[in-house]
Amino acid sequence: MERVKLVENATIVGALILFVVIGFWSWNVLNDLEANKPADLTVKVVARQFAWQFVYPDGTVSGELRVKAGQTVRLELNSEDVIHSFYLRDFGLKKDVVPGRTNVLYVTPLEPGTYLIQCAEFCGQGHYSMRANMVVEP
Ligand SMILES: [Cu+2]
Repeated sequence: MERVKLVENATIVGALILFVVIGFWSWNVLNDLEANKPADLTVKVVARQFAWQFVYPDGTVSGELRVKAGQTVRLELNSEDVIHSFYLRDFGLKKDVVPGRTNVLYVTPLEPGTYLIQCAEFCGQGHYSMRANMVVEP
């Protein structure tokens, strides 16, 4: 009986330690993602059923996100209708795009190429077609 109690207590203490370690690590990662950072370029991202629109600081509007490799880009996400989700799969980045709210996401692409941007929140019948490209120039 003593041995069973010991195993039971060790399991509870072990689970608590694991919970605290994973919680602390997750908190640090989340804090880093959410923190304001200096950016080389700020792009306003407008989501609507069923397209993405990118507005650059000079007022240029495009259906494609064009950045330079090594640049830290600040994306200010806004929705004109329903909740969408900006998903850059190759970078492991996803952020909800909520009407009436500006959510911010930072990305620093290092490798030139074309990366897919998708909506990751079901937003209506054309949800599947809500895609765009992020073109990273050398
Ligand atoms: Cu959508």
